[in-house]
Amino acid sequence: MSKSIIAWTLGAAVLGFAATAVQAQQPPGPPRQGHETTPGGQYSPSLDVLQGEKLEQPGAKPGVPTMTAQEFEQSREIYFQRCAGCHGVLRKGATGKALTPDTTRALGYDYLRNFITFGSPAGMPNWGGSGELTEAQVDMMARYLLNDPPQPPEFGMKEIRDTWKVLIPPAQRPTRKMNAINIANLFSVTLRDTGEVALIDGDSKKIVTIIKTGYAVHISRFSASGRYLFVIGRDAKVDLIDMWMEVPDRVAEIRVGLEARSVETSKMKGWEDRFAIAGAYWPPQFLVMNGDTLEPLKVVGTRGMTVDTQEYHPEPRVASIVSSHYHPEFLVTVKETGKVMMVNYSDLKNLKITEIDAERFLHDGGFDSTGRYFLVAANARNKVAVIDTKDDKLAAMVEVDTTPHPGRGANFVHPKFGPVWATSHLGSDAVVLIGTDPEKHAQYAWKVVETLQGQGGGSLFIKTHPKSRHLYVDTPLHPEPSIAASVAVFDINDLSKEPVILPIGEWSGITEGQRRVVQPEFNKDGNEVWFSVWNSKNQQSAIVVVDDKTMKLKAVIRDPRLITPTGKFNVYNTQNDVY
Ligand code: DHE
Repeated sequence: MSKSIIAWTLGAAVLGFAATAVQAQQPPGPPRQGHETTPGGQYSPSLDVLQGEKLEQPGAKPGVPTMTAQEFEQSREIYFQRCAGCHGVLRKGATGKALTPDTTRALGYDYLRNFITFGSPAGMPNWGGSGELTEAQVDMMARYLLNDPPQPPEFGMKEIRDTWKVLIPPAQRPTRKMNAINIANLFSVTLRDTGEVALIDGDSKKIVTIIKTGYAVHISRFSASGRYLFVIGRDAKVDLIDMWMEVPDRVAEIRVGLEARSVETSKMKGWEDRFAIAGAYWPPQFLVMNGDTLEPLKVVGTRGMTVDTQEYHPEPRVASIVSSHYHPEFLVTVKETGKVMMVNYSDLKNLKITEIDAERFLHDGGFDSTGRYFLVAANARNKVAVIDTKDDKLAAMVEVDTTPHPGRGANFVHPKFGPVWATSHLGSDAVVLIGTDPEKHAQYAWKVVETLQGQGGGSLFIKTHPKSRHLYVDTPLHPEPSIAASVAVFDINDLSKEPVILPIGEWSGITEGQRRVVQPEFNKDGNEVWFSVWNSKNQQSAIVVVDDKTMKLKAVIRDPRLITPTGKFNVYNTQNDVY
């Protein structure tokens, strides 16, 4: 099995290097100009909401290069957009090194300028060499790093409460479903760059409505009953949408912080639709809310010690959140400390949180087919942590390949190894299958039982359905356009067969742009799979629907309103954790 680490040889980066006017001397160590920036390296959080916040410029320090107010503004924008994802908002380090003034001043201006120009084989992009930053911007960033970092504001209960609006109180909402939509087969589709979701009828493939939500919407989740849709934007705005209205629309909104990615609702029996939770990147915190009004109830900080070196981390972001089916608990994964916080919502006054030490850099994950085990990728550590939600403990830590990125993963019954959960990777072509049945297949449980070879790295999502015999693997961040525009399909009954490659981008009929094909999602019945053809904002995008059995094109949804579609969330599958 080839495990080739994918070369993210951005032609432009290499050419840009040759053409650049930057003449800075290279720092000591291995030659820089030849290094490649991996898809994993490219896929780092961009804190572009914080970029827009007004922050106070720290005062000048003797011996430290000064910056004009305009330079400071430009530098912090660049910093939050491109650097904070790895080096942290406060520059105290995350997947990248700490860039606090004590360190940067010891390294000095020339070293910083060279490093920003050339990058490093360890993952720092060659910003100057690639031409992404001009020589003047590199100079400015080196000076910015020598100055004290500005501190973004906190966002506590008062600020949260000030943003909370109930647009239609529960008493004024419908008491029964007022529309003829087959809600169970509806899809909530993220329109990333317009800050909207499109609700698309899975049966007719028609857009039911488009709803304005938060900035650069990240995900949608449905309440346990399927009535309420929760959407979160990168600006940490949660919108609550009532699917029973004649035309589904927003009934409440709130901001849970300044930057966020995750939202979930209570699914434990007896607690359905009672609570919602959203996790923030900044400030590092999560908020438990009332499930039908979004009334903020309890905000909890995630700052604390890392699981390995047990050092304080000042800004551990909340990554994925899922809802336990065994206890009234949310599983909140905390990226930089590597903890999974099992937050018991049965008594918010006497809050009980079981902290599980998993692994640093937790990101995305999903349940096994039984709903008992939560498998979550520690992507920068090439591991998958398995959390037992019944016994509330770490069941296993599984070594996988370079930068796993499962989305919620894919569950199926392997002909030889029994139930498995699969993840693909950003940094390699490996599609790793992990045994998930400690009872009947104990010898395979929490082991990598097979590794399939996909089209390449740059994969973000993988999907199957209990009724399907196919495993779909996307590769939207692969540098080769034809691979980014297609998906690999494995036959679950015979995994030794080469995957079939579906040219989804071509099928969309769109001829312009990058046509990144992203995030397979099944319909309710499990006989159709939907793909986003994600183009840039000013170009055409589409959704392509494939017949799962025949793997033939079934429909193309094209509409000028479908701008930058990314995630698609089928109501029934999302509500019931079917994947
Ligand atoms: Fe996502 C899930 C964070 C980039 C589309 N993304 C998630 C989750 C997290 C996360 C923590 C899990 C949420 C959960 O389950 O509770 N994503 C981040 C980032 O930090 C990152 C790397 C960079 C950033 O600044 O946001 C990032 N994500 C992207 C993209 O570039 C994608 C493709 C388009 C976009 O919106 O920017 C993207 N992320 C998605 C989607 C999901 C997701 C579609 C949900 C998948 C699912 O099937 O559940």
